Amino acid sequence: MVKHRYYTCVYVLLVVAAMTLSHTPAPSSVITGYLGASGSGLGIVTFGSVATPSPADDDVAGSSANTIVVTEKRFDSLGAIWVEFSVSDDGIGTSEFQVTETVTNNSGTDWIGYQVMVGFGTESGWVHSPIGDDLDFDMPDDNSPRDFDVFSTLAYSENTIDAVGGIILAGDSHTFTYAIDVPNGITTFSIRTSPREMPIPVEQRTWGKIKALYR
Ligand SMILES: [Ca+2]
Ligand SMILES: [Ca+2]
Ligand SMILES: [Ca+2]
Repeated sequence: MVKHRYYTCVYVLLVVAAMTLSHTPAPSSVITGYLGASGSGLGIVTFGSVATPSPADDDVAGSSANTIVVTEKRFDSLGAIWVEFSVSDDGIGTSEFQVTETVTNNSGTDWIGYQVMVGFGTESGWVHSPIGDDLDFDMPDDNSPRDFDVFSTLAYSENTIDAVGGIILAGDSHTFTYAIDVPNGITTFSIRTSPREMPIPVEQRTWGKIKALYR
């Protein structure tokens, strides 16, 4: 009888422990904070939010619940803009983020392309992320939204996206989205974005000349 009560007691303790663990929130793998914007293209960057409700979800298909929102990124010239983030490493895996940014062309000239790169540092201290360090544009899973609105053709690899095949007229705004994997073992990362200029003056444009830019 004593032995029976002992086993019953152990069983109850195990059940209570399991219930307690199941209600303990998982520790965040990667928490990002926004550190600011810089670069020669900078007009205004209005940062929206960053959230990591689903840490260590690297191979998620579709949009991750983790989000980075840039409400407005306004280019006042054709230079690059960096946005930088801090990372907290709790060691339980890479987290994927769905980035959404609304970009405004205030450079005074039309664009025929837009490039996004992921890496470290900003401006003269910028280092492009290498292949295989797990900081990348959802590679190798490649199963989450990547949409550059007016740009119909995307050339992308682990660390660079080139969006072409469309025109963003001077003064227009468009919203882009793409996924980034943020690994353990880093303390910051940055996103470098830059527009590509339409090299043909308005008065000389024909559809033949514009199409030739994409060959
Ligand atoms: Ca990389
Ligand atoms: Ca991924
Ligand atoms: Ca994914």
